[in-house]
Amino acid sequence: MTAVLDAAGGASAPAEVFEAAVAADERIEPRDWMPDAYRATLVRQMAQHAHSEIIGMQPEANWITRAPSLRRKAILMAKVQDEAGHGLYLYSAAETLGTSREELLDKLHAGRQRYSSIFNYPTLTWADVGAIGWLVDGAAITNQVPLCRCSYGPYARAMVRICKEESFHQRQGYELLLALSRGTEAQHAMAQDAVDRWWWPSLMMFGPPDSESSHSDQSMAWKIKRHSNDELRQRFVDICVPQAESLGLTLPDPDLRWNEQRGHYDFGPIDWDEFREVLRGNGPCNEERISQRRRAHEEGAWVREAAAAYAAKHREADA
Ligand code: FAQ
Repeated sequence: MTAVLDAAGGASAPAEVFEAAVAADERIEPRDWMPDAYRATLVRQMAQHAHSEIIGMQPEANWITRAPSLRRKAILMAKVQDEAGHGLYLYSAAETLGTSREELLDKLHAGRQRYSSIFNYPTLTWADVGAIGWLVDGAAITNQVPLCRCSYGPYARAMVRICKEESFHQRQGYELLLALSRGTEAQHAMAQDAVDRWWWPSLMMFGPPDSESSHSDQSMAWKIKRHSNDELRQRFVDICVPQAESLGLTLPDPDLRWNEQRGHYDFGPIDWDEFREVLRGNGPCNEERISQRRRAHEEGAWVREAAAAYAAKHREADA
């Protein structure tokens, strides 16, 4: 962000410099002045995003030992490792706002910060790995490509790399579903069943409807978000319909049809009661996901201690 001079050639108040930088589409960097609410909004969104990446490892990791071939296993392991990496980029980016990773993880474990609703659904069959790649990663990309232009520099830069990797994830899911769809009758039915179960929760990933989205207006004014929840949801539906046709699968929505006037697909009503229940902690896997996360954190304590001891030893040696 560059300094702004007022008419008399003096430096402007920090708030004005910030507003001018946002208006000019410049990036806000960690050392720049920013409103407390801007910082808090970023911490909330980036923490929720980071938590989603690491909790999101669980549903797919469930299938690593049961992947049907070495090739599929290698792909799935690489994907799940990528999600861990995304969590790390995002926790690091959040640290530039003055929070620590420990603090954010403590809040997640105490239920004081959220992670995406989508990861509270179970992965019942191998086809779910394909449906997650195609739909969940597809929704993630639709939501996250605009975040590469987020006004906060470290978040925007982290998203560039994340989106490249998500693109590979989406393609592997599509390719997996295509193989099943073109396979035996039972394999086709398994792929269809997975898509039937993941479609509606994927649409909920974009957040509540615009009329109920508490943060959107301010986040869009600050150019953290570039599009509203409903705009991105519509973009995702429009992308998925032709892809489903190419896959030879159907989307479980009888109201889905092209609207010539709007130039978009119309779709049926989303069950927002279900979304609210999942956010309240009552989804099919909320309990399992968070207790597994807490357990993993406790079991990893010795790794963190060893890393800290190793770093301290090297600091002493370098002093
Ligand atoms: N789940 O006012 P808005 C991935 C909450 S990463 C849970 O509209 P906002 C990769 C929201 O926090 C997926 N909570 O909020 C992967 C707020 O709560 P509060 C995660 C939700 O922030 C793939 C309240 O509702 N992606 O999938 C959800 O302006 C495969 C009101 O909502 C990101 O986090 C939800 N779906 O817009 C990994 C992307 N939606 O504070 C592994 C970055 C809303 O009032 C495997 N985040 N809430 O208590 C965003 O773009 C935004 O935060 C939105 C929500 C669009 C998610």
